[in-house]
Amino acid sequence: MSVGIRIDQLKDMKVELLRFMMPYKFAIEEMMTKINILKQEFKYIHDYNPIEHVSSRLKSPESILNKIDRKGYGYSLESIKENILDIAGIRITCSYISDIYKVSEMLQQQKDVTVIASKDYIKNPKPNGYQSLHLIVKIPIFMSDREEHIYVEIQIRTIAMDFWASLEHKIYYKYNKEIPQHMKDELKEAAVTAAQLDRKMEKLQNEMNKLKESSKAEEFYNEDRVFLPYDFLTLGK
Ligand code: 0O2
Repeated sequence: MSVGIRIDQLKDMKVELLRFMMPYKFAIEEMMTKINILKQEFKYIHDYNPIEHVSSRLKSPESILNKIDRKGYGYSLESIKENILDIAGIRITCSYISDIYKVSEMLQQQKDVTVIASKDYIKNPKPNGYQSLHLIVKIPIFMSDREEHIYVEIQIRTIAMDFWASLEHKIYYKYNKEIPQHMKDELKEAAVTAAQLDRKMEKLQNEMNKLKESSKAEEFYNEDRVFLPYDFLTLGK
C-alpha cells in the first residue's frame, strides 16, 4: 500500500479499536437499562413519567481524535481512556426542571454508579444561553476476561432546553462556529424565553398535581377492586 501500512496492520488496528470501543457500547446499554427501569418504575408507582425521551451516541473515532488534538492530550489508548470522558454519551429529556434533578439524584444513588463530575448549566447557564445538567459517571463493565470502569457523559435537560441546544448546534456549524452577533443575541433571548416557559409549565403542573392529589384520595375510597396495569403483566411488550 502507498501509505506504508499493510492490510494486516490495518486489520490489527481495526480489532484494537473495536476492542477499545466495545466496553463503551456496553456502558451505554447498561445505563440505558438503568434509565428504562427508573422510567417504568415511576410510571407504575407514581402514574407519571419524568423521562420524555432518551438517546445515546458513541463518539466517532474522528471526533475523538479532533478532541485530543484540540486539548493536546496524548494519542495512546490509555490517554484517550483517561482524558476523553464523553466517548459514551446519553441524553435524557424531561418535561420539567424538577424532573431533571430527580432523575439525576436517582442515577447518582445507584451503588455501581460513581459520579466523577457534575456541571449544572441550569443554575449557571453558559454565556451563550446553553442550559443542561451534565454528569460524568463511571460504571463497571464485566467483560469475558476483565472488568473495566467506563466513563459515561449524561446530559439531562428539558424539552425546551433540548430544542434550543439542537438549533444552536445547527447554527454553530452552519456558520462554521462564527455566529453573527445579531443571531447570538437572538439565541440568548430565546434561551431566556425557554427558561421562562420551563418555569411557567412547572408552576402549572404543580397546581394540577395538587388538584389530582385531592381527587385521587376520593377515588381510592370509592374503588372496591385492585388491578395491575395491563402492560405490567405483558412485561411492557
Ligand atoms: P457532541 O457531539 O455533542 O459530543 P468539551 O467536551 O471538552 O468540549 P467540556 O467542558 O468538557 O467541553 O464539556 P461540557 O461543557 O460539559 O460540554 C460537552 C457537551 O455539552 C458538548 O459536546 C455538547 O453536546 C454540549 N454542549 C456544551 N455546550 C454547548 C453549547 O453551547 N451549545 C450546544 N448546543 N451544546 C453544548 P461536544 O463535544 O461539543 O459535541
